[in-house]
Amino acid sequence: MYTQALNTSDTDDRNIEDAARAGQFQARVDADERIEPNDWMPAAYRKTLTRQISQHAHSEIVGMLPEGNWITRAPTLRRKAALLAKVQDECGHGLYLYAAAETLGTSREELVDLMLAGKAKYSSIFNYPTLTWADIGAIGWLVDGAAIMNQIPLCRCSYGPYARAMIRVCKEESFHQRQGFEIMLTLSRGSEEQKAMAQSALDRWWWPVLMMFGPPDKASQHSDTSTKWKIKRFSNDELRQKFVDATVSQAQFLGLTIPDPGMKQDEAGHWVYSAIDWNEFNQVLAGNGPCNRDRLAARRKAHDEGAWVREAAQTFAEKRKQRLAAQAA
Ligand code: FAQ
Repeated sequence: MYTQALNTSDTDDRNIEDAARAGQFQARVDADERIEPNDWMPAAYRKTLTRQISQHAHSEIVGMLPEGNWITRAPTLRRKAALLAKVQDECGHGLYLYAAAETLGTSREELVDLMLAGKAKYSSIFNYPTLTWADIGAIGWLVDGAAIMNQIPLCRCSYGPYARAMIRVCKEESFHQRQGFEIMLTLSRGSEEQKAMAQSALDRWWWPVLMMFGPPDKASQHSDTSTKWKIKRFSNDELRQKFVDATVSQAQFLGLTIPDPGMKQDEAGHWVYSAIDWNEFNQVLAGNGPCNRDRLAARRKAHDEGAWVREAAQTFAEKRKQRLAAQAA
């Protein structure tokens, strides 16, 4: 044993050690233990989590834009207050998520810079326009509904800071979903014109919402490793199906028609939907969706206009540090 140790190179030693640690790590994941920031983790686990959590954070931040567009035009004071609170919640979700990503070793500044440079993804759904007030109802009902379906399992994700952030996020998303459904209910029980507006919003958001769950399982490049590491508990297609099954009866209750005339229930009770246009999804991911350029331009403008706040906060922090050091001396 001793001789064997002397005969191995430093690299061999590191490889043996890493393989042992990877085995212990996987055993902890398999036992449903939480991985915490200071624990050893494979570099690829750190990388894929940073990727997913930062994309999620960017989605929350860019996701404020389509709804923010309607804050000044909300039809009543009550609607305006609820929308304002919802958009502020989304900003808060972005901040928790950036903080969770930072525990993996990449700063929020670096992550934001990547997004502003167009090098990081955010959810495809936020590249679609909000043309009428009914779109605010459809976003709450469908987009938040899809987000909850995806995020509830993330509350049990193997990485502690992400899982804990998701618990509060899901509670708030649940309120968001209800306010959206209530907007749709009011419109669908209103005048013919209002009902038509609700139907048009459902028609425009349905397919992009199904795309939110990501590519079909056979094309999902990260699913296998993320499932092995219990970052993902369900596949993209499984969550998409759960969402469709839950949403059909809600649409029926609203008296609205899902824009998929071929849809029917199978023997197990699942709603079988028609083929999704993955070409559209890929185009949106490539930056060619209806609003990709506007969204990035809006975020860059907000970032530039917020520079003085960041500078003031940094100057204040430095002055405070100096004052505390002087007091301690
Ligand atoms: N849009 O191998 P997979 C919200 C990318 S929050 C853009 O299947 P994975 C709240 C994917 O990143 C909505 N890109 O990837 C709200 C990867 O690219 P990469 C956001 C997408 O990670 C509501 C590539 O395709 N939620 O809505 C999309 O295993 C209302 C291959 O895909 C989350 O981020 C897409 N739809 O599964 C705010 C939840 N789908 O990184 C405002 C957390 C896939 O190799 C208003 N994320 N891609 O360059 C996840 O659960 C997962 O990351 C998935 C994708 C399921 C999104």
